Amino acid sequence: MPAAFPEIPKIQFEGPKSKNPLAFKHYNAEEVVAGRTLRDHLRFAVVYWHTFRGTGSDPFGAGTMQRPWDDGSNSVANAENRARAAFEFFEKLGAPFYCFHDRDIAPEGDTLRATNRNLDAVVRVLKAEQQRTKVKLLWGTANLFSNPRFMHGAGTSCNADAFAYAAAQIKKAMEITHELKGSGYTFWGGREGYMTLLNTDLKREQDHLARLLHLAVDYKKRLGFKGQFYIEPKPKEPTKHQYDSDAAACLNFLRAYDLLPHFKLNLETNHATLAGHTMQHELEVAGAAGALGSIDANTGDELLGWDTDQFPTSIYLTTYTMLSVLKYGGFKTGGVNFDAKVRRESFEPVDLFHAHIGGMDAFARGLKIAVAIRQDGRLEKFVRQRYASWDSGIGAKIEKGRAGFQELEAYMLEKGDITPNASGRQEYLENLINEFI
Ligand code: XUL
Ligand code: CO
Repeated sequence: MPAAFPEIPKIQFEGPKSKNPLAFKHYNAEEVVAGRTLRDHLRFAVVYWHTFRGTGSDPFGAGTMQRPWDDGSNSVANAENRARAAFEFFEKLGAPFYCFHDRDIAPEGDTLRATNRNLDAVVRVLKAEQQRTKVKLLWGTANLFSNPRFMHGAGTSCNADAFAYAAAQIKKAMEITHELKGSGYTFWGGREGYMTLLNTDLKREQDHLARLLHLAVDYKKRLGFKGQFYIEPKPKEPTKHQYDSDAAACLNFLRAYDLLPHFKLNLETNHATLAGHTMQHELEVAGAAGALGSIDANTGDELLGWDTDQFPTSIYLTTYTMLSVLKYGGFKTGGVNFDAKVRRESFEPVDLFHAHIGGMDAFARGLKIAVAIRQDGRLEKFVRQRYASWDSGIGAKIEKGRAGFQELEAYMLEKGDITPNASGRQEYLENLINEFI
């Protein structure tokens, strides 16, 4: 197969003064900050779905993307060529990881058996390409939302056969993820929710979803797959309401069904904003529960109410994201996965490079700024001191569970009232962040 991106060289780090659009200005993979290379801190991944299957179609018009390596057919041979093009892209970009849904990489056949055979054929190419390039699989997943058989959901379908099909599909997707030595496996409940409660038994659907995840946990042990399981929250789209609506809802669901020890969260920026939260909020909710696993790095348009999946370029967003990621110990199995797509109007192959280079540079800057803020220490010290009243006296007694209502009443009757002890200093802290941006 001829090169997919013949005009594009391997992308190099040229530093902040470079005007070359096909060079990194801030992402120097080998640079070490806070004891780790940028490559190991950020663990960038390219998604197969938007980058190699996205056509640019929208509800108002057909696809626009020019992808000369793709003949547009549903053949296995085309899927194999596409895999080679994808690895040429990962290699030229210097992305250490990629992610896929089963149906991104290989076409469905007439039967489940034929579909699985198609998958096996393409997985052979992926495996060879992984060996050739040393690019690794960050996580795999099963697409349980595109095919009409999942119109009512997969694990939460009213049709028990749809549940059985989903189980078979997840089993196979876990097997190929394991074979490709994936660091993780993600569950995004594409249609696990409802369009109207008038036709929905919410309790029964949630019980079924938990059952499906327990079956996956059981099979993971049988398979010997050691990768991390993730759940990816999203509140709506395609459904009106999805059960995994945000980090807090996911954590509650996982706890209620004894699944929390087996899962971490894969948080996506645009899903956070659809849920009415900031990404920072979602990261802190997950981090506080010890369940911060990985991120789908993108951004939404603040003026549009849907999942626009744009590439992240805001330095504030990447700074706040990396501040939380570092606070909770950095990525272990997870990474920064660009679940983002170029705009319909950005139809040339080179736009894929501009998009990813921009995202990687924005995250490199966010990481370096976050490291500098942490090394400076004023932000952390401020937060610690804000809670100083809990470190001794009555605060320490309450925290240790040594003060009941009677004692607290006696304490307050004696003291009379509280005196405000500290300003929140939001403006001072916002200025402090700007010192580093
Ligand atoms: C959909 C979405 C998915 C998941 C994987 O909004 O983010 O692509 O990341 O299924
Ligand atoms: Co995602």
